[in-house]
Amino acid sequence: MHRYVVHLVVACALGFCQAEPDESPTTDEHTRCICKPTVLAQVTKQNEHLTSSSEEINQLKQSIQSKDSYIQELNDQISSANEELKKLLDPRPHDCADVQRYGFHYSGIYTIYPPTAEQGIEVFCDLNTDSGGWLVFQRRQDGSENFERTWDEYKFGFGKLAKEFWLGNDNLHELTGLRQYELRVDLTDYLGQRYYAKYDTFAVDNENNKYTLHVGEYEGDAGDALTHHNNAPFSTIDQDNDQSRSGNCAELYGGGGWWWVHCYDSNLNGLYSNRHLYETVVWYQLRKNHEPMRHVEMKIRPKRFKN
Ligand SMILES: [Ca+2]
Repeated sequence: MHRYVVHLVVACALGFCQAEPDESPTTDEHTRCICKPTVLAQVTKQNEHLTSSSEEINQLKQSIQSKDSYIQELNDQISSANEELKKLLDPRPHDCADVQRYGFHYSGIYTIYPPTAEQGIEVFCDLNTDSGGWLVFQRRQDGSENFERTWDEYKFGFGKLAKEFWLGNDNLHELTGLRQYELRVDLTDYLGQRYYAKYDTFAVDNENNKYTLHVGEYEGDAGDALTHHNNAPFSTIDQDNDQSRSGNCAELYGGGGWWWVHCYDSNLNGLYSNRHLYETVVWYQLRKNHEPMRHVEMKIRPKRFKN
């Protein structure tokens, strides 16, 4: 009997039963606890409600987790957009067109900061020819520099910006990968006559693709001596990527690195000499007798450049 009472008290405390006043004066207990079917039904209902709430909570948790990862994704996108914006708002010039836009008008040596070269690189800007904005990447003028060089020397560049030089194939690739560039070749013969050839697009592949040349439509008065070399890989005295089976064009024609084919229409890194030789600085479509050029510059600027 005592055990039954304890059970009743516990059941009442937990709410499974309902306590009612004891109407019988003969019993010792002042109250009794009566379990009613409606109470049990309520308990069952509450249990079901709890189960369904717990499922809802789990679903909410999952939904929060998926929203968290979406927020993370958005944050990543915002960070990368900020990086892009930072680059766009970077007040430092990316090339010679920027130098000119920033108000410089004198051709000469400037430091530019393409996104791939945080420390900046020195380049020669031609801000006068044909409305300016040109970044000069090659010059021949007096034979002061040796252009018979290895693959690595053409890769990193050599010479003096104020005199004769090659800016370097890595730089050419990185610059022409940023924007769409056009190319201009300025040629002066030994009589002082000036000629030019322009190509409406110019790009150089990376080293894995042998710095392959890509040029667009020709325009000018020098003749088109570069379309022949379009889509040709670069070759040097120590790396023969040309189509000549009889030898290495670079070795055969003056030692310069070039987009040799089989072998050339132009040889602007050839031997510097005023003699009419196959090995010299030749733009064949201008002078088909292999008359060399006295002064040569190769330069690029963004396509549709407006001063
Ligand atoms: Ca060959």
